[in-house]
Amino acid sequence: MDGKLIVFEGIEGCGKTTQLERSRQWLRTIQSADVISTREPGGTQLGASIRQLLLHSDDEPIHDRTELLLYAADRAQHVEHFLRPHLERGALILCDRYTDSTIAYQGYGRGLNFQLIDQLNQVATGGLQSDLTIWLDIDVEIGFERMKQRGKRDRIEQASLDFHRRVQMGFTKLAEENRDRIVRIDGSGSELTVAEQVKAALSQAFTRWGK
Ligand code: T5A
Repeated sequence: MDGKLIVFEGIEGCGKTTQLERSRQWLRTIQSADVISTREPGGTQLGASIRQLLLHSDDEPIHDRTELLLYAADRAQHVEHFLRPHLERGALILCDRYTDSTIAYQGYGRGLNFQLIDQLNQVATGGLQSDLTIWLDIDVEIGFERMKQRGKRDRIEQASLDFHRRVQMGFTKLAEENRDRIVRIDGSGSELTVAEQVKAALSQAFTRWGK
């Protein structure tokens, strides 16, 4: 495929949505190729309904396996109806969360079986991996403080500090195990400082890809 898939990952409040938007604006000024952004869950019309169920439904408790399957369903739809078609026509896609979030949240966070998660990720993506994943690494306490300042929290943001610590450990392990794909960036600095580091990581990747 001609396009590239660049994913932003991290715990709640790490600043990935902010940095993704800054990167999109920067890339549009330097790249003539088209740059588009998307997110999981919720990158398609069906996905938007799944996102609503996952994050804002409090009608009844969602079982951990149900949660896992809903994220997988959102991803399957996103890959087939959004990511693949745009990659095939050569787009540069910036995606807010992807498969590593499932390993970190449902695997390390909820304690679901890693083999099962890998199988579901495989089914949902058909093998489509990110070309580059930017992991914004911050302390759980800093992320929590940022989310508190922002106000109302969704279902997963309301989970315990221990849960989010396990998720953070998950991202740390994933980065250690996938050094060729995941770039760690210290997300605790100012928006501008972090943006400079993200730009440097993106520039290095473009050089590698000959873009
Ligand atoms: N999930 C997702 C799973 O459990 N499994 C999965 O497979 C997938 C795909 C998705 C939720 O679903 C879970 C993970 C999530 O809980 P989301 O929309 O990605 O939801 O949710 P969040 O991670 O909560 O994303 P947010 O957009 O809410 O937070 P971000 O992206 O981490 O942070 P951002 O950029 O919105 O910033 C948060 C606040 O901090 C400020 C911002 O202004 C904002 O107020 N901020 C900074 N403040 C100081 N210094 C900086 N450098 C700052 N950068 C941002």
